[in-house]
Amino acid sequence: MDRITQIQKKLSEMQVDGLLLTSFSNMYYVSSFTGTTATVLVSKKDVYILTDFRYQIQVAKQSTHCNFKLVDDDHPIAYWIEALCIQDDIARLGVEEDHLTIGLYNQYQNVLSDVTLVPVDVSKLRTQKDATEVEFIQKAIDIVDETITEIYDIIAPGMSEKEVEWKLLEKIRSKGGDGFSFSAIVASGHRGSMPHGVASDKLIEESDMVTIDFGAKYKGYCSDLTRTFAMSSKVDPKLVELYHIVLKANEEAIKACGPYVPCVEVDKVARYIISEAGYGAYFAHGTGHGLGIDIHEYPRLNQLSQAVLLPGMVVTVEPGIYIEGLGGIRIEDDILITEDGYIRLTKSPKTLKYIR
Ligand SMILES: [Mn+2]
Repeated sequence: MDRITQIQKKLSEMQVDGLLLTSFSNMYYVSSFTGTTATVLVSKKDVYILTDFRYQIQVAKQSTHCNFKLVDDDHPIAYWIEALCIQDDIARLGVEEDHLTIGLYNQYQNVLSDVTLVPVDVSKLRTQKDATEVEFIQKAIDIVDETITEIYDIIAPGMSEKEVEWKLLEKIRSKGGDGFSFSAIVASGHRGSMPHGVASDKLIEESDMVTIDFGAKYKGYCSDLTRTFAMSSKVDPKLVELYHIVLKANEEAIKACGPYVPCVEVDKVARYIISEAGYGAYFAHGTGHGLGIDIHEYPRLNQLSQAVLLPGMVVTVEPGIYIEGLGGIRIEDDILITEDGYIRLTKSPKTLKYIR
């Protein structure tokens, strides 16, 4: 079943007659349009893309399956929404509750006399990836797998974290990636204790453990990979000990993945291993998250998650331990849930790497 048919089937579940998609991710998912400004309307009968003159040629090429409506001064977006709601019998129009601004909501609602705008949760629209999506995610992953291997060959004491970040980006681009899927984390030495320590001017030292958490974008899809490695055998033995605890948590949590497994169970496996080792308080984030057009998507793999893993979901498994003043360890893989288990899409080795 194609994506639009799937959304149309969910309309009655959402108790709406149509859906207005305004976020880039959902707009791109439905229309394949990669420009920055467009609005998509899905009715029970059809799908429309509303954008202006600047994107007319691009839309004609990328969104051949959508009806194009030209937005201009005489026909603003609200005009088209009203016209299409009348044409396709939409009395209740769903809007993205996590995206549409209050300003636009009020503006549209003022124009739409016979239509009620209904804020709906669309976070689950894109959770189960189709073959094309998995192919794009795998390509984004292959790019970072190759990149991290090449970084091991060039990273050296005296380089700054920002220099490493620049090399990461250069390699992603040279391998056909569109860029980073988020601001890369390069956290060396004591900075490793900051789970989201984006690259700084700090110089990398011979005695540092280094955590690199980065991803590439390929055709709009994200990858997300974390490896922590030692610059030399001069690293603090305590961090080596922590590495093996985190590695076990990562591997066992991955083994717990599979179709219809509650996300909270996967989190529990990782958390139990780290807590048993005495570091539970130093692992204060979730074990993972869904991955796709957005770097963080439904579901969350944490202690509060109500979600269940389903075939086609791509999720990360990324336990860590962070100790202020000492440093930190995180190991992250991307996992595809299948009908009968899972596939680890990230292939980078996980035995502790010593640069020299
Ligand atoms: Mn992640």
